Amino acid sequence: MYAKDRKRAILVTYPTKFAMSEAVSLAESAGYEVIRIISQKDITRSKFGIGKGKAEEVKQLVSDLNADLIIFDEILKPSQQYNLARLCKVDVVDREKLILEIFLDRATTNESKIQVKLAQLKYDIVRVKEKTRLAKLGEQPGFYGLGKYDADIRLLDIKRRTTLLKKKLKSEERKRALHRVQRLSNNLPLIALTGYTSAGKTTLFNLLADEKKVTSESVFTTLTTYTRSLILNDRKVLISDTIGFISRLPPYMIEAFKSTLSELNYADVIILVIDFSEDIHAIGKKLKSSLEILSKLEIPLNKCILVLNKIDRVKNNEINDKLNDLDITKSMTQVVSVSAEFGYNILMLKEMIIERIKQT
Ligand SMILES: Nc1nc2c(ncn2[C@@H]2O[C@H](COP(=O)(O)OP(=O)(O)O)[C@@H](O)[C@H]2O)c(=O)[nH]1
Ligand SMILES: [Mg+2]
Repeated sequence: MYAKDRKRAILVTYPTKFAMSEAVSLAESAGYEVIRIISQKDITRSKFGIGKGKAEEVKQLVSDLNADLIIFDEILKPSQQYNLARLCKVDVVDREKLILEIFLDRATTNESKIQVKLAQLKYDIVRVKEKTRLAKLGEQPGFYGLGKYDADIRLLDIKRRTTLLKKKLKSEERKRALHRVQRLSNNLPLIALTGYTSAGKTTLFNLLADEKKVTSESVFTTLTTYTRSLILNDRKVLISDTIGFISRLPPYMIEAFKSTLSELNYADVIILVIDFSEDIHAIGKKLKSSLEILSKLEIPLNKCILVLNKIDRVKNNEINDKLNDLDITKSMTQVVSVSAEFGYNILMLKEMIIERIKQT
């Protein structure tokens, strides 16, 4: 939905509902349009990530569908990425790169921008080292068109930039307290949506932000792509669609992720969205790690409203069973089940938000 020249991608992922839905949401968050999904049980094979036959199939699809790129939902070695790109003659964006692109797009503070750049340099360094290794072996002459000398210089450059960014980071961390005061001084209550990728945050964001759309520009302004203002019960509030939690996050990206997510600290109300149509085991696991992330960010749970989304896909008797099994009310007092897609129970959610704002 966010305007960008949407590049058309063929997505390679695992054949589970969760993997597919998460990968599509990630791809969309990064601004791509998924035009075809190829699923394979094993996408960690040595040469292309997928088997040779499958790779040929992808190549054919790229040309038949005139795709702009391949999104590969796994961490690829530089050589695998290169092999697949060379075979199919389009760019290959692997899971790591995809997440970095989302982070880059979402980082708003200086601090989070630096954290994302540091993660990016880590991603680059592995690739430069691989180029050096291959150049030394002379295995693939002309590989990336990079000689050992060039690679050494790039490596030094990356190390120099990393040191510089780490210094900058220190000074930004000191400024952080200041920022917070500034942000609060604009005085509008801020509602932040969070939760795992593909839980339905953006669907809910659009529903909430668009519904009370008034024409007066001064009242209803688009602040950034991900933050809008809306009128709730005669009161102007801000609503923000945050980056969201990502499963299988490479450890070196955790700092960048936490930093990008720290906008949650400025929120008056946090809406934690859970896909309630998933199986109980998956819901339990995600709820638990969501609460852990919120607690690491030192966000008080009484600021949070738990939204159980996609209720249109859950049978009535199942709802109660799931609620009982999870024992949700132990950790969260404000819980509401909704369907963002069909607008079910949104009024109830709005009332809960209004109540919560009154207390701030
Ligand atoms: N059935 C159903 N699907 C939903 C609902 N809300 C969102 N979805 C779908 O779930 C997918 C992920 O939604 P999205 O808003 O992009 O999730 P995000 O990654 O959390 O922003 C999309 O295909 C939505 O159409 C809902 O209430 N019911
Ligand atoms: Mg989204």
